[in-house]
Amino acid sequence: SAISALQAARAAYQPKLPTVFANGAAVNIIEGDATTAAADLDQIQALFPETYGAPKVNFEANMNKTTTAINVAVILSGGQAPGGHNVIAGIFDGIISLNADSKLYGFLGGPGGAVDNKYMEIDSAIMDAYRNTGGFDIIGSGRTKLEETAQFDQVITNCKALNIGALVIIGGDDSNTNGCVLAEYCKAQNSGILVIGAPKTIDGDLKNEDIEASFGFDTACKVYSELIGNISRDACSARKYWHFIKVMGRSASHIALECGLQTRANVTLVSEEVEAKAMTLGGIVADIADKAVKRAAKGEHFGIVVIPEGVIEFIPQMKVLIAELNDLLAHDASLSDSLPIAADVDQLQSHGLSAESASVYLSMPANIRQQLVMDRDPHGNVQVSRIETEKLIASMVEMYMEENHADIHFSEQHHFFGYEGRCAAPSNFDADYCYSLGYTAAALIGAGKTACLASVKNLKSPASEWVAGGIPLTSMMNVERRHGADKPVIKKALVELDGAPFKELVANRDEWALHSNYVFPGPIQYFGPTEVCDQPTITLTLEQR
Ligand code: FBP
Repeated sequence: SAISALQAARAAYQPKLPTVFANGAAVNIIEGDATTAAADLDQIQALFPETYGAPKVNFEANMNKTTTAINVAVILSGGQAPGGHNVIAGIFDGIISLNADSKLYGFLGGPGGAVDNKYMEIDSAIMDAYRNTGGFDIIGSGRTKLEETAQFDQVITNCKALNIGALVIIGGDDSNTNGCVLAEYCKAQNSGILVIGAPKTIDGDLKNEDIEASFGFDTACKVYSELIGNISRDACSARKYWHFIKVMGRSASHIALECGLQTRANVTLVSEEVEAKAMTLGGIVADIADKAVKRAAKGEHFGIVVIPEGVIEFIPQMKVLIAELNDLLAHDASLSDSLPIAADVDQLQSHGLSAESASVYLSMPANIRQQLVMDRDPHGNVQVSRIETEKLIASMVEMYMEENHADIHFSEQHHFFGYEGRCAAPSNFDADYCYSLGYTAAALIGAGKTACLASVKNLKSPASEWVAGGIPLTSMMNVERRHGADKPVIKKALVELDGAPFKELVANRDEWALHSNYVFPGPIQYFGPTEVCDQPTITLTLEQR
């Protein structure tokens, strides 16, 4: 089918790799010290007797190593993130470099495909059509959870039928948690099937000392920042609108923070700060209005507010309300019809809400009341992308201005940037990083490793200096309370309020609020000078400084 001129040029791009892979993915393994867990060591050890405590590994080039052919299957799990196709390309090229007879299969439509035995073989013609492209459409993705023993047995049966010796799960914290449980089971059953993970999510919250970034974050933030920059230019041209821009990132505010730093928006909300300071919705609104008043005094009746999509869950009163709604809806789904139309606090209480949550719920506009009771995702998360927080905050600020500063012109526009960033053609950074992650997964498989997340470090340096290795998944786990039960999970990385990126915002935000010091990042560039095309995010640069 027809492809654009850029697609054609991009198809020829050869992603960069760490030097250790100069002769392919057949490498020697260097083992580090044994690992433990992020917390709750005894519980994690008891739950993962087969895989707990394995060492982190690095690689050393080996030109003479020979490896037998291996069949590998790949699964894309959860939300799209730019670069997923390059992870698959890295695995493909990596296992072929191990042995030219190796084969790559893709399970279709996410983890569910591995259970239902829906798959395809990815040959070189198919692979070539997807190199350096955005999206997950090569095999599709899904949010089915792999967690039941019956599902694991089915996956093992399906893999054995295709003689698959290793499975690569490209996913976020939840999917890799489940990947680790599967790896443990495969080992306990002596199935001979290895399970390796690759750190995916635009949200940027799968990160720790060994995983410097999840892939897709770089590209998504660059796309949103381009758009925010364009809107800022429009705002200071038209000089009449305040723009309220919600950006994706279900829980952590890494995306909002990065976009705020890239564009120097007037206000950047950070959910983690909202929670730490126990801010109320009213307080957030009054604070934005205060900035609008100050800017209006300078004749600037415009501004840019960046809102993380998850903020609603971090406002303490809303958090309690959402937790109560989650509980009620889990027991009686029909409440999603009756709650939004309840007439008063008494009625809401009779449905099971506490008095306080009932009055918070009632104070919300009708559309938000409706959105708060929509279906949860399979992991039990509220679908924050579908709650129009940007509208809610914009209209509350507008109301506040009318009530308190009727003499000041204030007019709002609102936007949501989410899906438009998730499937963009990967930036050079993500194209290279993803390809390297895939190659790393192949090297780990070649070395017989399981229950590891592919890790590529030293990302602030040129790709040739990146350091590839494998990190035991159990070393990232702790025990958390989920749906009323204690579960081992990979610890989610939220924005750290004492971390360098947030401190950079704090150091500048008063000035950015008052003045219109916008920076216009412009569209992602794929060809041209290094400083234009290959810059990592500000978050990564500050964190690795
Ligand atoms: P993952 O954590 O699976 O990578 O998904 C991230 C995300 O893009 C969030 O930013 C967003 O809240 C959510 O997916 C949207 O989910 P859906 O695609 O199901 O609407």
